[in-house]
Amino acid sequence: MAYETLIVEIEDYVAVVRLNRPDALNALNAKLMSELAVAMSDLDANDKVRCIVLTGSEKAFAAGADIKEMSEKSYVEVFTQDLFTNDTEAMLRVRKPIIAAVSGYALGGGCELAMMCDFIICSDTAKFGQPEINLGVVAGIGGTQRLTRFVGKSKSMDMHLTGRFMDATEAERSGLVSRVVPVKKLMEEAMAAARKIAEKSMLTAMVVKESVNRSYETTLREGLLFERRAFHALFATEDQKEGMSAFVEKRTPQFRDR
Ligand code: DAK
Repeated sequence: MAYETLIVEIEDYVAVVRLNRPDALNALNAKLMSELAVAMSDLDANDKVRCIVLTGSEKAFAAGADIKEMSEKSYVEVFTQDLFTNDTEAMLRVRKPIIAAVSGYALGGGCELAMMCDFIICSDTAKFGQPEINLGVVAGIGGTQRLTRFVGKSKSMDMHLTGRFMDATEAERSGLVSRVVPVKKLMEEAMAAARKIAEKSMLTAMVVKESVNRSYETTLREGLLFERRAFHALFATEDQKEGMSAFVEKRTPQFRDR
């Protein structure tokens, strides 16, 4: 399917979704958000896709929600339209792993979108921020909640209250990103990680994703029970038999997602 604001490519069971509004630093307008929701749902249902990489341009992953589009809206409009709710929930419904490959600006909604992915690999030029306070608003698609869980209360308050940007080194040190790589190697590294994930059992990868995400949703005791039951349940799969037999027989496992 062709999109106006996205470029989607699939190769070796990895889908790359590139935000593509270069003139606006990939600002998230209604069109982009609705296309992203459709693209993500389609890729989740596509048998030729086992991992998704979400990225932008070298200058900007996304510079936030489209301020020009938002600026004229009234309270009644944003409330009744429930701005972006359905589209962001579509992102969260994706069961396959999603890696955010971030270069340049990831600000406001852009930072929030990266945090909705399963992990973030960024370039050494990345800049993260929640500068909504400069516009007289607060983050609206998870920034105050997710950034706080990634980096802790003190740094999250600092970012949201001052509106300052965090560079790649600080982002890695604070636990916001999993790795920092040279800007020219960003896609190579993200694709290598995605291909590695694509080789695993898709079934198991989905269970891993659900289990880790569970840690954000529940108490430690309930989370541990969820994980243990998930571990037990995987013994009902052919992939568990194959993975363990392959180890014992000193060969590479051939997973069949069963
Ligand atoms: N929206 C619209 N256009 C943007 C934009 C944005 N967020 N960011 C950049 N652009 C546009 C610029 O207007 C400019 O367009 P022209 O003037 O050329 O037409 C073009 O992109 C290039 O930008 P600059 O000329 O400004 O480029 P610089 O390199 O000088 O500066 C910058 C880059 C990223 C530092 C600067 O553009 C900037 O500060 N941008 C705004 C960053 C920002 O404040 N982001 C947060 C936006 S608020 C919610 C859902 C979502 C949200 C809230 C609620 N609900 C569902 C409840 C999210 C809110 C936000 O994200």
